[in-house]
Amino acid sequence: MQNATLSPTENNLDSAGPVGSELDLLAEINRLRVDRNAFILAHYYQEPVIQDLANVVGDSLQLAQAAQKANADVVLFCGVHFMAETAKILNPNATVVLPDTDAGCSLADRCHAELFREWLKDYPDHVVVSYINCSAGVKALSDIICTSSNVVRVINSIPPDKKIVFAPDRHLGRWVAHKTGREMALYPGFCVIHKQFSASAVSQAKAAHPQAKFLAHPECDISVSSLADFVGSTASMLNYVAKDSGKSFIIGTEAGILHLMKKARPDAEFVPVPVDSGGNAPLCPYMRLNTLEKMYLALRDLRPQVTLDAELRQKALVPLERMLSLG
Ligand code: CIZ
Repeated sequence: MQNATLSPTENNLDSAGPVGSELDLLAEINRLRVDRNAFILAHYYQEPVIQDLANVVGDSLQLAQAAQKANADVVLFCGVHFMAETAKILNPNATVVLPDTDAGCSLADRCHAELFREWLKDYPDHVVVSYINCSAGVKALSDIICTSSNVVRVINSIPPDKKIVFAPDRHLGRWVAHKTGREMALYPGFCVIHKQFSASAVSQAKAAHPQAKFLAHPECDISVSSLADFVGSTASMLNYVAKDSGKSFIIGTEAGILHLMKKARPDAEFVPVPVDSGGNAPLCPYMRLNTLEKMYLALRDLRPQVTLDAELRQKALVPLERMLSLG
């Protein structure tokens, strides 16, 4: 993980040792969240038990908005590092804890701020649009941030005569370029989870479920998203299945989203696109590092904490606020 903006922290399990099996973790987390005046945020890609515990479950945009508004002393962020860091940028007075500091992101971790600064030298006079899946250092070099939920709105907010660079997800960039008709230079990053989906796995799933609609995330390769009935962020996929009359859906994103899809549509069937010959569903290894045990320890010990240099925070805040002001 690119941790230039992390204070020297360590994962609690390394130092505190495992928690006794007699402990009722759910009860302890519920006790500590009150004692600590803590607000629990969970991404759609967390395991169901964690989603069910959270005050707010959402995508990066929803969680950034919730973090900004959270009237709490502590924000326990069950997601990955760049999300917790974004929460700290938006709510600097809260103590932000992430259950596992190794919860990184392939997009953020492969786009180091120094490399990005060098890369941008080839694109003077371009508006720099960065996907929220990046470090504070990269945000600080950007003009505006976007998420997969608002990327079209963000690009459409840029005057047509301006040139654009888009980082770090080239697939999302290619998709939004096509959708908006804007040309843009793309940073060559990708998400390791969405990269695993193949057009042949989707075609096989479609053959096995001929009535199903296929929903793809725009982080997928175009050969996959071009097969979809709908392409959009996790929040928009959730909205789509809640409103659609279909009874069967093939889902092209991390399988954590199925938890709320099933709650929204108990009458429907949801089929994750398998990512291997064993038919396994896609699970993000970073997101899945968070556990009840680590949540309990993070609330008990208030670490690992996300801390940020004040100047860097201020610079990273500007493009985030530009995004949030678009609504
Ligand atoms: O923006 C996010 O939270 C991610 C990683 C995916 C999505 O579409 O919600």
